[in-house]
Amino acid sequence: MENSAFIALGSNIGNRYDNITSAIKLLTGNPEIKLVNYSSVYETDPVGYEDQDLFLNMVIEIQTALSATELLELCLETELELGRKREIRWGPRTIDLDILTFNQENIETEKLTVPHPRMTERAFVMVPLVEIDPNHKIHGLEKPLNILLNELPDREGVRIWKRKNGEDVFAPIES
Ligand code: PH2
Ligand code: MG
Ligand code: MG
Repeated sequence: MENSAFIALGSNIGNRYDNITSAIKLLTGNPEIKLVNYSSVYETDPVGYEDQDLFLNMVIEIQTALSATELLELCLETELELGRKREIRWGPRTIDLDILTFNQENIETEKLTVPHPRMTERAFVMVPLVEIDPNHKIHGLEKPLNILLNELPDREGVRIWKRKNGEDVFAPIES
């Protein structure tokens, strides 16, 4: 399991929490993936295309023996398995799995750009990511994640929905 990655999860159709937890189960059910850490779940105002329902968003950290391309394939398969249909760009989705980082690599292929090109501008990604690893530095960027988050204007669009270490046991992810 030599590779380390952060993955962002988002859902705003159907049972959002079920969609997110099912995706984590499917991903980490793969013997080549180990769940290292996960954030709380946040409810977030839609960004980009605003005429749609609120999202649930969170971030997980994994270790994996898969390559970045294999991990992307697995994410896309998992999205399909959970009933995702490709429609409007930035529109409603049952489940969205975005690879944010892969080791310290810069990857630029037809299908995959890592680090995720818009990640540091999006509070719905940065808030859960900073919760997990505030001092992390994205390859090529000078400032750590917590400083970048403090500079973001739209943090109030991201509200805690299910706290990681609260009274609710986050059972679906612990198995
Ligand atoms: N995903 C998008 C577009 N807009 N807004 C929120 N709040 N959360 C998302 O996950 C999201 C979005 C495209 O992937
Ligand atoms: Mg996305
Ligand atoms: Mg996506």
